[in-house]
Amino acid sequence: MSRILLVLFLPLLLLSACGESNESWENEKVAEVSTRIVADDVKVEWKIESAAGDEKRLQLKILQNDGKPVDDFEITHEKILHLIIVSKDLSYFNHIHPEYKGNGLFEITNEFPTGGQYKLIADFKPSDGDSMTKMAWVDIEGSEKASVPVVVDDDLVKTVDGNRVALTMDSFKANKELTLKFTITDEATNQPITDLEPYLGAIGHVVVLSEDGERYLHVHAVEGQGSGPEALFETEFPKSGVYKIWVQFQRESQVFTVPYVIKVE
Ligand SMILES: [Cu+2]
Repeated sequence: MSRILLVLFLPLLLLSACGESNESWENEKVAEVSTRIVADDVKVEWKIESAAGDEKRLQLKILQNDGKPVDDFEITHEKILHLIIVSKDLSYFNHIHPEYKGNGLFEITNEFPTGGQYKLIADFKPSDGDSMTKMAWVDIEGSEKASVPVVVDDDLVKTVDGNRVALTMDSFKANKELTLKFTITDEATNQPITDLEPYLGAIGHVVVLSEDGERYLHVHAVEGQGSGPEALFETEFPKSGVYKIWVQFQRESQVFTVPYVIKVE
C-alpha cells in the first residue's frame, strides 16, 4: 500500500519542484531586465549654439525613453563619454571628451572648420547598463566649402608630425574578424618608434566609418601591447565597401591622428 502511494506521489513532487524553480528563475530574469539599461532605452538630445569666436557649444543630454536623465556613468577608456565629430565628406575628424555637468548633461565647445553637415558619435556606458553608441547628423551654420571626395588610398603609409605610420591588414574581406596592424617609424631617422605613450588606456585608438558616415565600427586594441613600433587592433567590417580609418597615438603628451581610406571586398 505505501509503495503504491509513493509511486503516485513521486511524479507530483517532481512536478511541483520544477514549477517552483521555473517561476523563481523567471522572476530573476524580469528583475534583471528592468534595472539594466540597454541602448534601446536611451536617447540623446543634441543642442548646438554659438559660443565665443568661431566656436560652437555642444550639449548632449542623455535620457531614458521615459524622459528621466541617465545620471550615473562608468568610466570607459579613461573617460565618461567619448565624442567623435566627423564632417559629411569625412575630411574633418575630431575626438573630444565633453565635461559632465550632472543630470545627464554633457558640454563642450568645438570649432568646426566650415558650415555644413557633421556626424556626432557619442560612446558611453551607463552604470549598470550596456556600453552604447548614439549618433546624429547635425547642421552647422556657416559658409560651406566644396566637399572633398573620399578616395581609396593606393599607399597605406602616411606621415603625420614626423611619424611614418604603415597600415597592413591580414584581410580586406567583409564579415570576417581581422587585424589592423600599424607600424610606426621616425620619418627623419627611419628608426622604429618605441616611445608611444598609452592613450585612453590602450596603445592607441581607432575609429572606422563607412564612406557614407552611416556605419560606425567598434575596434578593440589588442591588450597588453608595449609602446611600439607595432600596434594591433581587431575589428570586422559589416559589408563590402569603402571605409575611412583614423588611428590616434600619443608621443611626448601629443596626440596625432592618421587617416586612411580602404576598400573592403
Ligand atoms: Cu575618447
